Amino acid sequence: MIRDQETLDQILGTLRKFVRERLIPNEAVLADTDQVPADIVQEMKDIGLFGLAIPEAYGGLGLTMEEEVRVAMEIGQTSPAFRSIFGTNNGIGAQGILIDGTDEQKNYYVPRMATGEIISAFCLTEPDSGSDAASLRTTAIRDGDHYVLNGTKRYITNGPEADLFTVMARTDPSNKGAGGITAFVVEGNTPGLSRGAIDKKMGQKGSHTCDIIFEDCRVPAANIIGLKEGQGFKTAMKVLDRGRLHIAAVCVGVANRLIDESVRYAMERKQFGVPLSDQQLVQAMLADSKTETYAAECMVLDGARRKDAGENVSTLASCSKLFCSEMVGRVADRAVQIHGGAGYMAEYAVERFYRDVRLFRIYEGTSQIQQLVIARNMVRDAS
Ligand code: COS
Repeated sequence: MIRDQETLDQILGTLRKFVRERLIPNEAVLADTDQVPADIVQEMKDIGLFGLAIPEAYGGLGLTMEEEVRVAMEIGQTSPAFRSIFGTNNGIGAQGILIDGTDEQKNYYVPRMATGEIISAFCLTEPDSGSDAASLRTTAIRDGDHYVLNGTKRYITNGPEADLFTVMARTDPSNKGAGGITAFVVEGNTPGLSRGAIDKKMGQKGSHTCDIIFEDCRVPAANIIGLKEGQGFKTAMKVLDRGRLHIAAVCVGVANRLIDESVRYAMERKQFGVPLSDQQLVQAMLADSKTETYAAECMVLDGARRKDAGENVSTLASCSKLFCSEMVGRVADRAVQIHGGAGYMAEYAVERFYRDVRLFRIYEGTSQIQQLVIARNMVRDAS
């Protein structure tokens, strides 16, 4: 749903300019320094990027899902690590509180996420619990009006920077499944919370992950999201449903950028006396990338519109994440192929994107988990 086309066009225009004039020229700096430059973070705050998906009542722009995916497609046209720094505040870092939190929790935390004053993160994955999220082992044992958390969370995006964590922990050790899990809001400076070393990753330089370690970390009972024990797994799944549509849209944006890079290179580079773009085997690769990207775009927009209309889009969000993340992998592969030897060289953007996009098929649920969710929902709906 688009509430006001004119306002949305203004937002998209501002973003397009920001991406073209500020982010793309800084992609190499981002990759080389492994850091989003501080002045760019400040500009992101100034144009409201930290609060895109946060309701206006809490100081954000309150974008609908359709508006948000359109924005994500613009942001996707540059290195994904730029999005990462404000992505968690709009997505997995804030949505648990927004979807299931109490008014008090929302009022206390969310406005500061909307401005970027605090950075948030989402702690689900553990050393022994990835795709099988319900098997997580971090415990939260009640002690008076507090819970004592013990355990380690792994590969936490924005973990090194985050001031606030949504943490899924087992409050009922006798229940080894999803029902024993509770979601907490944990402030980054709580005694007993520490951060591991920054992980060395294949790509997405500038976006940081690390372990978040809880050792007798005392968290007030008032910090249970929604004040209800045993609801944490469902909260996490609802957060991921939303996140999967967003990531799918980012994949569409990256694919469009890779197509631009490929077309430009194919028109400039001559072999056998003519530009690559005149050669039919290269044209086939360009055409396949365009076709798949267009299909992906239509899919994400449809899923987003249905979400705005109030439909349960768990299946469609997984379909979109699965298709779009696999699609951008193929588009990146063709982009490198079209560039030939140059595509393997770090000075060409496609080399970096080829590594960056690999993560999309893994995080917020692997392709195999999306397949599993889709098929399970199909069987459930049919029975
Ligand atoms: N929305 C609301 N509730 C949901 C839900 C959703 N999208 N998906 C599941 N639930 C509920 C189920 O209805 C069930 O509730 P009841 O016990 O009341 O019936 C409960 O949650 C448990 O669900 P289920 O039995 O399906 O859980 P499983 O352990 O079988 O696992 C998968 C489900 C595999 C889908 C889940 O573990 C998953 O998504 N794993 C991937 C995790 C992930 O994406 N990690 C990425 C890192 S975080 S960035």
